[in-house]
Amino acid sequence: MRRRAQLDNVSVARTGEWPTCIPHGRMRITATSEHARNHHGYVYAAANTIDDRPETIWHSEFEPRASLPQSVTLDLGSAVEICGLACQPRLDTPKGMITRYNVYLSDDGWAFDKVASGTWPATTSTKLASWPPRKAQYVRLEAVAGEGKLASIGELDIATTSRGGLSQSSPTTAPR
Ligand SMILES: [Ca+2]
Repeated sequence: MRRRAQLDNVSVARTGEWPTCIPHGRMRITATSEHARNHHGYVYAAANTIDDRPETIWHSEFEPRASLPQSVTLDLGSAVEICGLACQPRLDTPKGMITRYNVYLSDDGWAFDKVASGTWPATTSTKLASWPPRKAQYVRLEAVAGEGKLASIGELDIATTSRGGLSQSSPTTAPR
């Protein structure tokens, strides 16, 4: 039997500013390993995590398998006040979905401070990590554990608390 539900007096309270994501076009990315060679018609380069396409993915090297931890490091182009990241896992299979992670920030690309760590379920939903707002130019997401002892990412976004100052007119990535 179907029953109807009714909701009265529902309100949504704003608890803070909605974060802005930094445009992918101003970022560069590197990885500790990647499978950038053709694999049954696909390549799994780190740049696939910032191409705005959830179906293209970065995958840690699997021929031969590079053991975890593996990480990707984003260069934001300049120091920006940032407060979190959103990681969209691959959508086709759990392989490489990150289940334990660390996040590090750096001003110079050499000295990194850990600002967040935790666990994520191996599901296709977007995963979040946050930290107190801080200026940094480099963000490193380290996969400590992943499905099949591998790491993969569909899309990676960085949330900023800065309003303005984020120009989309000077992309730093190579043409795709
Ligand atoms: Ca992608």
